Amino acid sequence: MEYIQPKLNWRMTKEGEDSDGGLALQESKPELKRPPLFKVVLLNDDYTPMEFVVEVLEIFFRMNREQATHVMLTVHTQGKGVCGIYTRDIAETKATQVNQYSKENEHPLLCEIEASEG
Ligand code: TYC
Repeated sequence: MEYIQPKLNWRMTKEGEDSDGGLALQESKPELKRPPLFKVVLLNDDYTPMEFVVEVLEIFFRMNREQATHVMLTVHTQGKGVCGIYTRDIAETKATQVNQYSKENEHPLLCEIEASEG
């Protein structure tokens, strides 16, 4: 939130004082930037059941069955696929949760994060 909230910044004028000797302020450029974004990428393997991958996409990425099936098939045919794009902390948490859930269920499914341009 604090990254993108518009905020007015003020700086002192060159003279520093207004005509009455008071403090003179000018509006200056906002210094806030958008945070870098990261893709959460799912990797293909030969053993994880398709149904489990669909379930993971529904649980951790809030996809419906149709979206989840589409992404799963993209990963299955292309080798990898993007599940979502988030700020660093959220992307890392999602990837960790998926890897942990896959391990608990004894599947080799892996998720990683990748810097995103946008
Ligand atoms: N290739 C797997 C199979 O044929 C399915 C699969 C899809 C596995 C996507 C991982 O990220 C994955 N059972």
